Amino acid sequence: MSKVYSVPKSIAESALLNESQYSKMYQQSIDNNESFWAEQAARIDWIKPFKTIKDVSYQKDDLHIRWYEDGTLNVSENCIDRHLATRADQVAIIWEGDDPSVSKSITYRELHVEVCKFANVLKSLGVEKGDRVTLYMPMIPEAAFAMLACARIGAVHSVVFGGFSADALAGRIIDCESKLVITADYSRRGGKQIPLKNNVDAAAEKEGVKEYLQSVLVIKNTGDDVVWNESLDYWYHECIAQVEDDCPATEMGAEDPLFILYTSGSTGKPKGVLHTSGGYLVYASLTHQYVFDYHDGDIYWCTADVGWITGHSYIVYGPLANGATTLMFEGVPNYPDSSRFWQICDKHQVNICYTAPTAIRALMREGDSYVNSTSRQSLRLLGSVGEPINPEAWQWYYDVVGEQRCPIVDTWWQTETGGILISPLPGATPLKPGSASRPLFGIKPALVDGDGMELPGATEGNLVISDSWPGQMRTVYGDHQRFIDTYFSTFEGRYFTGDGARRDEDGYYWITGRVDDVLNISGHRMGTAEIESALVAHQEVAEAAVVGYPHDIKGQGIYTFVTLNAGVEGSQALEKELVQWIRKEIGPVASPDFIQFAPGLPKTRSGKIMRRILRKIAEDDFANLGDISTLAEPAVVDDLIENRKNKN
Ligand code: 6R9
Repeated sequence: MSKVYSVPKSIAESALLNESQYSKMYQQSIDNNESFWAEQAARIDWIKPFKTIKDVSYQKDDLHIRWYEDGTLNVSENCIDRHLATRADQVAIIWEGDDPSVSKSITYRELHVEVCKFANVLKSLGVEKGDRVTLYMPMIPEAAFAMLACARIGAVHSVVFGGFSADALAGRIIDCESKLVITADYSRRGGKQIPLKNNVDAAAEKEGVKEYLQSVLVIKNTGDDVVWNESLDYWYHECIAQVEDDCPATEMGAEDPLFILYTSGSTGKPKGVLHTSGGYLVYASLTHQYVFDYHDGDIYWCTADVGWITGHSYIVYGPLANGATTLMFEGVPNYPDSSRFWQICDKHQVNICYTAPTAIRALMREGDSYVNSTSRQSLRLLGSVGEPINPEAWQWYYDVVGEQRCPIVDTWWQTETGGILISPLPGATPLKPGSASRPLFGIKPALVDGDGMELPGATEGNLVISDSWPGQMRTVYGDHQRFIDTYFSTFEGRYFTGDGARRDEDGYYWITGRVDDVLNISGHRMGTAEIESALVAHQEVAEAAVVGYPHDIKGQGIYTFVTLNAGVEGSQALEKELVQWIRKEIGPVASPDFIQFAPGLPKTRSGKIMRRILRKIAEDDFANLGDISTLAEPAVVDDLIENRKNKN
């Protein structure tokens, strides 16, 4: 039996929703779905009110998803202008630089001016409603200004994470036919500089890009030298000197595109996930308010990069739609040292901190002293996103970081879902470490078997969502058929998440990971996450990744990659100990067939372990590793292969 943590008294007293309120509101959202969403739409301002609420078909031959379709609004007006009457002097964005001595605050009034000017610059460069604009930016306030400026004039932004290569950037510019790229000279992370402009220059040279790209707008960030191309490049500071500081917001249809965000799937090139305006904003606002129990005046910090969906929905759009104060951090968790996150919490009196398991594990590995040297008394709530959080990391986050005072919201969602779908609510949900718990309003999750049969009660299966919600993606940009094939063809009439999950006797969901990561060992289904979390629970283990590989007798064998804590050496004795450990934690069925000690694991730049590569290494199939260009540190792979060879 897993531990259950009831809602702390102090949280219960102040939270927006308690358990019975959540249950009632959830039931209403399911029973009277359209009226629920009609009411929720009032959380944003509409220029022209909508008459139709929902027009959705999940049927393959008539697939369409439309919300509030005949209503009109402007997203940037909702995130800025409508707050001016009541909170013009409230801080909208706190920005903390990579260098701990550098930070600044931008009020809603200042945000309005910055975004208007930015929008006027876009117009002066010929950007019109419906045009696509690619952002390749550091984590500086101008990234948020640029997104909101696009929204203000109806341009569709496509943010490409600043850690992607020139090739990846070029592919994305071409796919959505961007006429403008917004970038900076350099970005700063962990005391190092990344030459963004240089990468844009390289991308601009690639086959196909020239056909679309007309200008590159460059923010002077570090001020270091860049190569200048007179026919393409514009300095932002020169352009804004020539524009007005007011820009009327363009009236947009609820279903007009707001942004495209590229994400990798199990096959093919990255997909351009398309989100639209009205429904997305309603959903981002609702989930930001309730999941983070956001109260007026709270200082809220999401550590993600704006290059990912988490940065879109929970640094920019959700918080600003709610008139929140949102913190943006340029740097990394361990620079100048591993107490940086908690120092930021103290410096800015952060109340809500939302981060990723990979960061939590990395910091946990460095020991408690980096946390204990800070106060963290301002923290009220902690959040996690991006991958299953193993109970060991959860416990450390809860005990050490939050001092058993702060609930943890383990939020499950995807780029495709636009916002959080399954998560505890701080005042309403008793917590079980490692469980994303229960669905949010209007969300109908179901578990189905391989044939699409719905499985009742406490069970395990493929996680699907049976009905639409306003924040759902609408299509794959330029390839609607791929949208249908990827998400609506595996299980007829339902949205397939690609994840597996278990539902317990209390109706809590436990995400087991991507379905392609589920192992079948001698006919027993095993979540790789389950074995990993057992391994990580061992005192010497910092991080672990488990993959399946073909096994003559068992069908699949278990191959584990293990990163040890700093200062611990791998040995045969430790290997044996870990096997025993797993046998004890889960059972003999989960005994690893191989344990490989690894100095590091191959991760994407957003911190996800690339199991595809580990599977190939486990299979001794070094020739077919596929594309490793999106790895944060490609050299890790060479180490793994070397060690793998030594095992043979
Ligand atoms: C928001 C985001 C989506 C995939 C998703 C799942 C995994 C995200 C999770 C989680 C377990 C959580 N995932 N949150 N798994 N518990 N709380 O990360 O979007 O980058 O598109 O990734 O991440 O496997 O399918 P995205």
